[in-house]
Amino acid sequence: MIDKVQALKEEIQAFKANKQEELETFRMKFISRKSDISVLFEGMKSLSVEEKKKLGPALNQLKQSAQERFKELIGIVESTKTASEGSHMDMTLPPIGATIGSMHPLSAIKNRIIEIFERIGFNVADGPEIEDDWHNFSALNFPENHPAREMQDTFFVERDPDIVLRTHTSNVQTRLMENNQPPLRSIMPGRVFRNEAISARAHCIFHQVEGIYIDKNVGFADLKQTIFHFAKEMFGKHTKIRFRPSYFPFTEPSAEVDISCNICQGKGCNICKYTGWVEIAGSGMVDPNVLSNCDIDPEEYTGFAFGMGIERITMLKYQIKDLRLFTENDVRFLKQFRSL
Ligand code: 2NL
Repeated sequence: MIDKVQALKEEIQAFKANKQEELETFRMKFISRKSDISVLFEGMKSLSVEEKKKLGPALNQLKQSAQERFKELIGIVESTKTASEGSHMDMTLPPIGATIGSMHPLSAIKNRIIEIFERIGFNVADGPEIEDDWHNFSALNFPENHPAREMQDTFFVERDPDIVLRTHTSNVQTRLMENNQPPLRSIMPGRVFRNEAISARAHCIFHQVEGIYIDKNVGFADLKQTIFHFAKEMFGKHTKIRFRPSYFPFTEPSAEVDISCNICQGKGCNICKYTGWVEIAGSGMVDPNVLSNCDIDPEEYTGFAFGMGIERITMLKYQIKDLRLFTENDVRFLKQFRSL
């Protein structure tokens, strides 16, 4: 028996534990009621008094050393645990990889629109979001009492009726025409502001791209070909377009542009309300009044212009049904555009 005690003593000293499970193994083997040591104590009962006197102290010592070693091992396991579980910083751990964000779908579509028009000779122009009445309305042939100027549509800055948040990016065109003579071929992407209640279909801040092409002998056919090219590049080569007569103060004639529904290929679905067509833009020939307001001679030059909502193009392209998703920044929505 004394040999057994010696063997256990050595085993206890040599025992190593790094994990909780190893601690449990130690406890079962040396501490618990069913441990090897308890078995030895049990065996004492059948020994003579003489033998008991010899073995008793040795066994008690063994039990004590087991308990001391157990405490030591707990300390070791605890210290490795706190380091790896993060309550203390472990400088040896490899870093967590940086999570890479994704392109916002509106930015991706804006960039795609720019790319399409740049390749056919348009450049990108920029201008102020806070604008005076002249560049946002008057130069664009808006009559003095046109409803678009009214309070419910336009945000005025500091209650000054002359300073507005631009309601379209056409203010960039008026500035461009004032400062440059044709030929002009530019597109103007940017934020615009209208005093509207936020819903699935409307927002008070949204994004537009407008375009203008002014030169000698520019005609409606040039507008049609340019829009047709854009529609095919954006929505696929089988896309058809149609023009519907419309009215804008700044163009004459004016037309709204529809494309064949890219969801059902024109067969009819709930996106196109079973018409086979969806609207993508407004357009027209620049009104001669607008040209002369901006110091361009309408006898010498003509031009076309168009405007489209980036939200609308993006919604059609990705079948997004609610405008509010663009601004809520819900990662479950944004993550779907990781490949852009
Ligand atoms: C729409 C309509 C349009 C224009 C914008 C424009 C600008 C100048 C002169 C003439 Cl400076 N036209 N822009 C022309 C036609 C339509 O936008 O529904 N946009 C979402």
